[in-house]
Amino acid sequence: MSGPDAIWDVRRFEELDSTNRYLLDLARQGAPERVVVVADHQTAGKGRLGRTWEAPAGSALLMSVLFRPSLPPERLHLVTIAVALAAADATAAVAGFRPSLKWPNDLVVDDRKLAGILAEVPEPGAVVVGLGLNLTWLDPPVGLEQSAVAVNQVIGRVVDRDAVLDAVLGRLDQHYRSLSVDSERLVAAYRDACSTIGRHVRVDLGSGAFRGLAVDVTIDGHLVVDDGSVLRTVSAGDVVHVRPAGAGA
Ligand code: BT5
Repeated sequence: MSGPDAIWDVRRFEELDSTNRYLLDLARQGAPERVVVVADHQTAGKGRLGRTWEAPAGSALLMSVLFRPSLPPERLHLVTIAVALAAADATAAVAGFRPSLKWPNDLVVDDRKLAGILAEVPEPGAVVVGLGLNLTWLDPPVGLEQSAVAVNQVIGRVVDRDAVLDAVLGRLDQHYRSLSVDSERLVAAYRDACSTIGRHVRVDLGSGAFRGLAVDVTIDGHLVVDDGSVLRTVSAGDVVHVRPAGAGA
C-alpha cells in the first residue's frame, strides 16, 4: 500500500456524535497511535471548554487522530501545533491559499475562523487531536456569519474533502516525525505561520484575564505575552486579537 493510508489507519463514518469522543474511547481500549477517525457529520461536535462545533452534513473535514508521543505532559501542545501546521499546509496545497495560525489552535483567514482544533488526553501518554476544517458552505451556520469562513468562500470553488484529508495526513506524518527529531524546527515553522505574534491580545485564563502584546511562542508551544511590566507565558487559555489601547475604531 502506498500513500498516507500506509502509515495511518483511517476509519470513515457517515455519522458520529463526535470523532474525538469516539477516538477517546478507542484509545482507552488500547488503540495504537495513528488511528484516524473521519466523519461526514457529527451530531455533537465538540469545541474547547464545553463549546460546540457546528458543521452541516458534508460541509467540512471532521477528523481526529490518536497520538502516543514520547513527550512530557508540558510539551503535549506540540502535537496540536503539528496538526495545525499540517492543516495549513494542506489548505495551501489543495486550495491554493495559506491560512494563518491563531494561538493556540485556530486556522484563520483575515481573523475569520476556517478551522478549529481540540486536543484531549484520554489517558497518560496519549492525546487525541481533532480538526474541524470548513470546506463548503452555501450559507454559514447561523451566528457564525461574521466570525467564520469556509474554503469555498475564499476561493470561489469547491475542493475535494478526501484530497484535503490526504494532504493533511501526508504533511502530518512529516511534522509528527520532526517533533521527535527536531522540535525546534517545528516550532520555528509555527512561529512563522502564527498571526498572534505581534498582535495585541486579551488572554482569558478562566481564572481571570489580562491584555498585552504577544511576542513569542516558546519551544514548548506556549504563548509569551508582554503585559507592559512582565513577560507572561500562557500554556492554555483563550486569546482574542484586539486593537491596541488608544487605537481608533
Ligand atoms: C475549537 O474550539 O475550535 C475546536 C474545534 C474542534 C472541532 C473538531 S471537529 C472533529 C473533532 N471532533 C470533535 O468533536 N471536535 C473536533 P473552540 O476554540 O472552543 O471554538 C469553538 C467556537 O468556535 C464555538 O463556540 C463557535 O463560536 C465557533 N464555531 C463553532 N463552529 C464553528 C465553525 N464550523 N467554524 C468556525 N467557528 C465555529
